[in-house]
Amino acid sequence: MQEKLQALQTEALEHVEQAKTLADLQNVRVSYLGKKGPITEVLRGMGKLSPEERPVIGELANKVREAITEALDTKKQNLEEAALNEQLKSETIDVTLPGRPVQVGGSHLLTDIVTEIEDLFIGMGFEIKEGPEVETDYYNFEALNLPKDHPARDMQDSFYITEELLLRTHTSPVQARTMGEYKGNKPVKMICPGKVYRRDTDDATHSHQFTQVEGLYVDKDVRMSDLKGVLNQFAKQFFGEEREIRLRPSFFPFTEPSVEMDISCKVCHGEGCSVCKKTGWIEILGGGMVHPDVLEMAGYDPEVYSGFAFGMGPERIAMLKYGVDDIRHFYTNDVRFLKQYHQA
Ligand code: 2NM
Repeated sequence: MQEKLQALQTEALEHVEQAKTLADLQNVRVSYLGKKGPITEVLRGMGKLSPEERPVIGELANKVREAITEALDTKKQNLEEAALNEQLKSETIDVTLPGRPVQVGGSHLLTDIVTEIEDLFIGMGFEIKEGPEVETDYYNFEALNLPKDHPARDMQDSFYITEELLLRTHTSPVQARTMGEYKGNKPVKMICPGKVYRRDTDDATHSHQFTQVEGLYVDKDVRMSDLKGVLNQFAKQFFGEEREIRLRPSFFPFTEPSVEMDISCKVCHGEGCSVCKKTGWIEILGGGMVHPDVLEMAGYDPEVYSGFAFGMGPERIAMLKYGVDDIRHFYTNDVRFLKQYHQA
């Protein structure tokens, strides 16, 4: 009986050693220590033993059971540890691997140009003003000396919403509104950037929606020479110190006198080339002295106050500065185009 128990222990420990999984181990546990296992059988048969044998066999059977239990527990711990290590190994993240490249967005060329123009005028004491894109007939036309029969008010040229409402055709209504807000008794020094709309067929140089930046300075004793000084400062800062400006007479309904401003061509320095169409000069913007009727309608006494105004198209200015050949590039958002003007 003693030999049988010893053999049982040896055999059981061997099986424990051979177990490769927790399931294997559980089978070993059941087959040796279970209710129908050999150890239980021995202990159940104790009654048939002689009184001398009983304590000896009982003690040995218990020791064998303890040895097997201990081996099972140790092996179980080892298997669990191995399984955990295996799992950790398979789930390890290699933090040294290079990441997937992320496309970084950036501001639009047009946004950058408008911001740059804004900054230059802020530096000269102008404030930035914005207004509605859906505008009344009054502010878009009437208040700017464009009476009902004026050709610029043709239905063919503007996007009308009702008879009285339209998409603004310029940002000047923001200036008419601001003058009204200031009630004719304090200076106005502002620029208004924003989108404007005109019924036009889109091509390389025209768009039915484009951007404008208009400026206005109304105070006592504002003169044409002030306009020239401010625009000269702007042109030199924006395009380069070496650029010259010139003013030519022009016509706008809301200014009198009116001018157009050119800058000297940087390609030929005034000699004449294809960029400046052989004139040596490139048209940049229009402006003039605010028409007395416009001042009066806004509540400013034209005998006391005077002002200058001007307007420019940032798309055209960006096209000249960077050699963009088609205005539609600004709106079609081809990343290959936009990327060229943005250092991320
Ligand atoms: C231009 C040219 C000339 C202009 C006039 C006004 C206002 F509201 F003060 F009368 N704002 N902008 C103006 C004048 C705009 O753009 C080419």
